Amino acid sequence: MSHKAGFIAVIGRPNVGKSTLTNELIGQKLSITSHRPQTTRHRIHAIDTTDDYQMVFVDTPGMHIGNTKAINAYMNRAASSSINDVDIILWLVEAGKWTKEDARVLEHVSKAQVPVILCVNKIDKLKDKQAVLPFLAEIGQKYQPDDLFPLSAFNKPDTKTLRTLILKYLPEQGNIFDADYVTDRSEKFVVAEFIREKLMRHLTDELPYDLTVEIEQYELDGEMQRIAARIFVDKTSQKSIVIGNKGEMLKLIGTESRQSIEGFLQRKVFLKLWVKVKQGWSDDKRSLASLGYD
Ligand SMILES: Nc1nc2c(ncn2[C@@H]2O[C@H](COP(=O)(O)OP(=O)(O)OP(=O)(O)O)[C@@H](O)[C@H]2O)c(=O)[nH]1
Ligand SMILES: [Mg+2]
Repeated sequence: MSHKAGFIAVIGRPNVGKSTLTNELIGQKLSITSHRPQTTRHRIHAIDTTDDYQMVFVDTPGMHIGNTKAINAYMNRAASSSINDVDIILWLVEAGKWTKEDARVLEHVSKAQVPVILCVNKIDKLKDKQAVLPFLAEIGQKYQPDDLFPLSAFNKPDTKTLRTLILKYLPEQGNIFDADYVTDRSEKFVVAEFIREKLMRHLTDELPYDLTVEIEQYELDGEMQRIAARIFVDKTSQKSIVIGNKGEMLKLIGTESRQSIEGFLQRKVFLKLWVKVKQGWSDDKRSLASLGYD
């Protein structure tokens, strides 16, 4: 077989499992995931290279409607622009759940000039597996993709079959990136995201949407990576919630973040977290740009 390589955009509404599937497809935790919609905020490349192919997955924020802050516009733009300049689109929907946001994604997908594989994810959640059939038929009435693939992102045989399917559409060409490249993002970016993941997972209500993370110190000290990160919140009242009773919440976030950062960097990590109020950051273009949203 000749060598194949290309870009594969992973798109869909929030919470359908795009980042989970991206991580499973490359066999490494790179993109953050949580049970909450709008977890991913930035486009990120996740690269899988073998002797035969290089697949560059482009994980994207969930396309959404209803929120009109500058950060939501940024996220929607990052997602919709990813449809251009790729070789294949993986469009994810959730089995049995078609929403207005899926319809919005469909508007974008139907303009695409490249093969589209429609992945119907989370089939493990269906009590009766046959129940996916009417859902597939319903979607088939709205859109005819090049391939329709029901799966569970956590199921290894499913992701293996999906990889084979992707390979079918991948163009013949040499590697786009060096073979040892895993992402286009810096270590610092991934580290900040891993911290934000723990915040997304542990904090409730609107708070996870009102915060962002910035790395202030990133230094190698012998074998140890020294990291200081600042968590920006929107309001003073949110600062005490992130810190928690006797600092317990921040301690928990710190411990879990450090463990997953150590797994990613494969070295010991010393992590220090701070919380700072920066009012209105998520609806202010200048603040957004200074915090890496540009
Ligand atoms: N049961 C089940 N849960 C899944 C599956 N795939 C993903 N999930 C869960 O769905 C939730 C959302 O997953 P994410 O990967 O963060 O979803 P996303 O599409 O990247 O979401 P945004 O970044 O917010 O757009 C998480 O709790 C995942 O564990 C699946 O196949 N089955
Ligand atoms: Mg995501």
